[in-house]
Amino acid sequence: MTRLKTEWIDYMLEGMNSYNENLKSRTGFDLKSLVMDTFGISEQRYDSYASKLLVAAVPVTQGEGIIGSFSESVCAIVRSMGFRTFVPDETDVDGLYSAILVDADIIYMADDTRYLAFSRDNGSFGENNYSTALGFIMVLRAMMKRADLDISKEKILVLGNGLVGEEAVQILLGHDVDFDMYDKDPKAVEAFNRLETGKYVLSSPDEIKNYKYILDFTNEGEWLKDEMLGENVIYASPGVPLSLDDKASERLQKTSVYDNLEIGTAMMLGEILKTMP
Ligand code: 2YJ
Repeated sequence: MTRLKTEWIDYMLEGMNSYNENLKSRTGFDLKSLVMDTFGISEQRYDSYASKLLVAAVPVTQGEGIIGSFSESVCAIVRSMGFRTFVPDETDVDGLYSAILVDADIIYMADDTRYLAFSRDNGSFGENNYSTALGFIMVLRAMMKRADLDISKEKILVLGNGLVGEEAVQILLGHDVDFDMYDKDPKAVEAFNRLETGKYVLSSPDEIKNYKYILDFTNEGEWLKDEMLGENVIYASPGVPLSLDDKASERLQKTSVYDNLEIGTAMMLGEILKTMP
């Protein structure tokens, strides 16, 4: 699993307006409307949650410790969706206690293996691997829709059967979306084949060229060179770090979405909001 770095996320502290504008120009959705659309929450219902719920992000020192600006970036994302947010001065259990004392309704916390948000009001939660997979599937679907394409009628390529890719596979299978799989790691391919989905597994990265609609959950960085991609590709990836080389990311500028934390964090909130009356 990739550990986030401060320089990958600290632009969020000031940059969420332009992030949301950018996302909207490519998908038709900002983070708020993406959550409303995914979970079938009306704007009126959403705004009533945003006006009454306080969200805290508690820094966690366990393992490799605090990532500078991680909790603040989580708060910047959630604030850009209209919610009030709070980062306690304290960390870990003491920080959790501070969040409880100020009556935070929803609490975000991450250690090196798990990134969670949970509701103190009803016990519901959002988990980042699943939420990231769902979010990027929704983003690919939205970009395809703008090109007059229906995700359920086309073949998607999933790159990477790791922690997030695995969740995406389950979501795609559950919604009957057709896809093929590529992973360079034979162990990940083995794990995929054990599912007996009957889906095709690419035998070489040269075959990536044959696909137009790509969900990329790999985390190696800069391995996906421009010449490995076909024409008119629509591409969505939590890319931490980004797989595309400079030339590819330039070419796909208008038909790609990738981010380091935003969409997963937004969808975690949606998982909680959808359970609220
Ligand atoms: O509180 C902090 O500052 C740290 N304990 C945050 C740790 C963040 N966790 C990670 O970077 C993990 N690798 C999980 C990230 C999941 C993103 N998909």
